[in-house]
Amino acid sequence: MKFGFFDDNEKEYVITTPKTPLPWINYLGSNDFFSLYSNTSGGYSFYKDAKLLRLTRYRYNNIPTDNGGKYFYINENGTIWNPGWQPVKAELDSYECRHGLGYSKITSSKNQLEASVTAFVPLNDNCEINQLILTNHSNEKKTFSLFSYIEFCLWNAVDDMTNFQRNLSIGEVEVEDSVIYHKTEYRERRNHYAYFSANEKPDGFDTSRDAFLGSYRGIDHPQVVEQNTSSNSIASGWSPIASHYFNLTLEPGESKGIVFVLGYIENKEEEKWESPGIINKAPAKTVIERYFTDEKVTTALHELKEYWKHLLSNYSVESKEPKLNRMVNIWNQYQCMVTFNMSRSASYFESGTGRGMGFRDSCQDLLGFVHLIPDRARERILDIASTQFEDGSAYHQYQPLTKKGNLDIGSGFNDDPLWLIACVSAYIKETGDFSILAELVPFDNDKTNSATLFEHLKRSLNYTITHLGPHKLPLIGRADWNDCLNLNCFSKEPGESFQTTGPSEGPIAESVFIAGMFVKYGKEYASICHELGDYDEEKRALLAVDEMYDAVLQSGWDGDWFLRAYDAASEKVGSKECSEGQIFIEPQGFCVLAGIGVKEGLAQKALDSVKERLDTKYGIMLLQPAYTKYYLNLGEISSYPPGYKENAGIFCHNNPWVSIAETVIGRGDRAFEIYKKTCPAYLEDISEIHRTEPYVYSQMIAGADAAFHGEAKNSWLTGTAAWTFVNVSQFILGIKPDYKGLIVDPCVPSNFGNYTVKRVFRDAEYFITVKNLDSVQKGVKKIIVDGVEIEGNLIPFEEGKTTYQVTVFMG
Ligand code: BGC
Ligand code: IFM
Repeated sequence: MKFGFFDDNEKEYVITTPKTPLPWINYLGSNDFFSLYSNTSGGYSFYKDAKLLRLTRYRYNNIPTDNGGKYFYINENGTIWNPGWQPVKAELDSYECRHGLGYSKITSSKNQLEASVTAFVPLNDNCEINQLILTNHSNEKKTFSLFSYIEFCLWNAVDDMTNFQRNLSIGEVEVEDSVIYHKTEYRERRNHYAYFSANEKPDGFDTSRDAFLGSYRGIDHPQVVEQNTSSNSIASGWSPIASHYFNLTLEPGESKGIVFVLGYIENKEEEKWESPGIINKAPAKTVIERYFTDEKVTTALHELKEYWKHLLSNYSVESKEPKLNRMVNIWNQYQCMVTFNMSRSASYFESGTGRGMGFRDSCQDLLGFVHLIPDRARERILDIASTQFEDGSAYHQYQPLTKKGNLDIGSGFNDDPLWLIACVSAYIKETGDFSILAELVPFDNDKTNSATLFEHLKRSLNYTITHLGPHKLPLIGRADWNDCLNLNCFSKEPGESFQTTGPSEGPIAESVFIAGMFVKYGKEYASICHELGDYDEEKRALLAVDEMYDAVLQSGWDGDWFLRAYDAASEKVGSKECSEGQIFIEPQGFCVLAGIGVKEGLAQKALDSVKERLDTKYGIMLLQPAYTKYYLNLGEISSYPPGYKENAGIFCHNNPWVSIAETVIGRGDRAFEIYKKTCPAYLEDISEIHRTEPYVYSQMIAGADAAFHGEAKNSWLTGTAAWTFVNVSQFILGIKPDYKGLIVDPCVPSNFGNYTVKRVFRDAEYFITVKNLDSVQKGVKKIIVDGVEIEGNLIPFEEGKTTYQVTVFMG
């Protein structure tokens, strides 16, 4: 069953009912100001950091979960409704929500009055615009009232939820003309405030939540709206809100637009303390002025759409698979931008108050983002590397506002360091910018203790080399990519959380997955050294890679697949010998994509075992058989009920690893089959089972052991976005950036037909036509560039050349 449809021309997903199985959301914002925006106009806003600078309130564990929005109430002769259906939930005569790239538009109507709200964050200002257009489609004059409504958060979202004894006395607002200023904290800080404005003088306002709602009422039937007039309340303490009230009349056929702006202002350092007790409203007024008319708003929205059109033109495909085209050309890249911006911080499943930016997460997100805005990728790499310690280990997470490592979580995830090599090499291949390696980057954010980024990479590599276990495989530490594989015997006391009370480093437990990573990214590191002409270092790295390769074959192969790990007692994990958890997905995907076992014929065996033991119609499960009880030697993984999350859920993130691995051994049919199984556009028709948004990936789909096999959770913020984009763009469609140019090496289903890719690479445009006349799955027999056949399959990048016409003949 579908709850909407794709409008590919407009690059929008159109939701046709507010009653989607779960809130289907969008993200507004490109740089610093962000909002979550659901199909019922729910969701909150923040500046830079969802925990520390939260602008509007969201109620956790609320029912319904979809809350905290920017709501508009319409009262026409006692009939009260919202354009986004919530919170009043009055039946609407029509409803449509269009989620586009960085904007959403909800249009609905009741009794021939149409309301359309377009919400977006403009490119260059720290604000969210809500443009409301009301149209009278009846033959009679309509008189009705309109109330806007947002509830302010007192900045730090955790404090806001907990420190009531203080918070209930600190709220302060100010109203001037049609602008409501939220000033809480200005006394001690004087450096920031929020505002909510309208471009027309209202007939009244409210700023006290209690006055607006009335006693014992919720936002589904506010007293002020019911009484059809505002109370002009000025909040003092308690809960500040911003509501404008308009009494409106529309002639038949008449339309009226009102522009609302929710903005954030941070006064410049030198402006602080200049005039105690008075906020400097000038910067807010300047922003409000920039969006003061419908025309100005239309122009700003147009700029946003053009921005996205430009970004997406960096990679686009035309094939005979429309669903693939729409995912590659629009939604997958869009999700890559959102995960780059958010890491795992703020979604309808990630609270925005817990994990900030993840070290491994952000490094991986970058793989799918770097071709969009390489400069931002560069900046991010330097931020991430600054949270690394001198020994090469790293803070697992850091706070986006302060960019400081998170002490509560600390370090000890032994895969983290190697992801830095992954993202740096992807950045250099994309841009050719080797200068990044010479940047001085602090350790642990201490500017007095810095080294070049290249030195950071070396320490990443050395961290693994110096942390090997009894089988010469990498020590796992607290966990590797699989956060829940806690092999260093961890017993959780009642009330403790797995998140913050991790097990410490152990001298024995080893990870075959990190070994696969080391082979892959050790080789990447060596190739960087090669490009730099540091052949000794290249040799040292390749030697270590060879030793790791051998260690995997020696001690990491279980007969039909790769082992997962050795636990703290050196017992096998992910082996035939185990009673549960005999085979895991991660080492099969990563070892093969790193090239391990290919020439020995083991790779194919491992991938066949994946198909035989882990595959389902909804994707490949993380492990089988699922753990049915808690194992102290395994940790959190066995704390989940079978079929969920890391305990045999279909973790979408590592499905593309297996798909890439299939391309490494040339099985394009299987690689694409795996691609399609978890790809949201291919799941649109079963939205009642899948339940999350059909335009973005979710972290997990419940596995075969779960009660609701096929049901997805944790949509949006997942490394799946980046890895599927890497898979489809570089391995299936086969256009891969490299140091000296673009490599073309497709691996497609035999019946895939011809296709074209447009790729912008280092400012040059490549128009690539792939002809598969022999219906093969892999293999390039000839490449013609601008009429001339080249040797091999690397199209060399030539400085100054702006277009490349390329024809590739598979065979
Ligand atoms: C996993 C969760 C786990 C958390 C805590 C996450 O990466 O997906 O299942 O609870 O890590 O370590
Ligand atoms: O690798 C992790 C990631 O960092 C956060 N989400 C879950 C993954 C698997 O545990």
